[in-house]
Amino acid sequence: MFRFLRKKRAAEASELDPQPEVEAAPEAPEESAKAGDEGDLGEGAGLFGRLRSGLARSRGALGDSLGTLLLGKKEIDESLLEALETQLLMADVGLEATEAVLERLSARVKRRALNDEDALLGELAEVLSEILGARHVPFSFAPAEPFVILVVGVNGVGKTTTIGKLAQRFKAAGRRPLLAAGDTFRAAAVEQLKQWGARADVPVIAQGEGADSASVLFDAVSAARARGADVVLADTAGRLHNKGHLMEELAKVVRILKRFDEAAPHAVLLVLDAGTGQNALAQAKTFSEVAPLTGLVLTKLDGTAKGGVAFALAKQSGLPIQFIGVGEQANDLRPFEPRSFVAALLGAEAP
Ligand SMILES: Nc1nc2c(ncn2[C@@H]2O[C@H](COP(=O)(O)OP(=O)(O)OP(=O)(O)O)[C@@H](O)[C@H]2O)c(=O)[nH]1
Ligand SMILES: [Mg+2]
Repeated sequence: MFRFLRKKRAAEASELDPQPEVEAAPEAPEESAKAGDEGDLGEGAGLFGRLRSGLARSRGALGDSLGTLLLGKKEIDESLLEALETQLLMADVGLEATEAVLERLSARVKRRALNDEDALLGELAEVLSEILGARHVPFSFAPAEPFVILVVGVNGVGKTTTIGKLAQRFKAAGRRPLLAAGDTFRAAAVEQLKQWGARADVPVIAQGEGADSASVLFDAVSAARARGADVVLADTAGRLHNKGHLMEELAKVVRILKRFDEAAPHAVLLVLDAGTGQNALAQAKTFSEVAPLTGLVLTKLDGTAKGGVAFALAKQSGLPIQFIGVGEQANDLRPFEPRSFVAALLGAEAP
């Protein structure tokens, strides 16, 4: 049953039962502590709790309000559709994805006889998962020596942090990552990457501030080959002067990488801060004009109520969301799974 409905029912029952079984409102931190201690970057049951707590604010803005709208409903009428539309738009789902949700939900509900609100919420969960899953492609490695991942995005979105977390994740999975400090624009950037390198116990290739980013990547790929590293995670600057400059710089980086391997970069991940809401869509559009993007990373979901933007991105960007960030620890960067995301957002059980 949906957590939201269970809470409501428990609250309703509280007058009869002096100790109702209400789930703790601030989401269970004990699960997350355990998952972190084990250094287990796989997908365990405790990690769903972590996802759920990471999405608490977005659940407040979207999941719970949808639940309230559907409370006591078995079917959908015009006024419910209008209320749903308003709610979805307010939660950063965006116009296209909102329309798709309403159309599909109406179509599904017409075909079935539903018994209660839980069934209706279940249908909504299906529709939301379909929208996130339609073009979903999980991140995967292809054979390459080394597999080069270029990480791009505007400043402050979480590129360097994402690289650090991915390095730990990949290392735990038995790979041999190497980090490339391609953000040469900012003095502290190299130091920050070195700290992540030390934490993950992986080598970091860097040159001085103001060095040529393409030259750092050239060094990094050479070093990876020499040392048998099989993944290069390349940081890039988010703070270039303008789009033209950014385009030139990324084009040069890509050109250099292709000297080693025509297929490189094998992945280009655009990092987006979920807190920027609809602006994330504009960033996806701009960056897809300057770099051959292969996937999205949606960070800082834990700090925002705008998690609904995942639906807008899935529907409109043409790129798959491959990782999401729901906190500061390595475990908090997770492969994106549409069904788990929707379940956590709606307060349902793990799928
Ligand atoms: N709560 C939370 N914080 C995050 C997440 N991802 C990144 N951050 C924080 O966001 C801040 C910026 O992260 P960085 O990794 O430095 O961002 P960046 O894109 O490399 O920034 P520049 O190098 O300035 O372009 C840091 O304080 C991170 O700890 C996340 O998923 N959740
Ligand atoms: Mg950075």
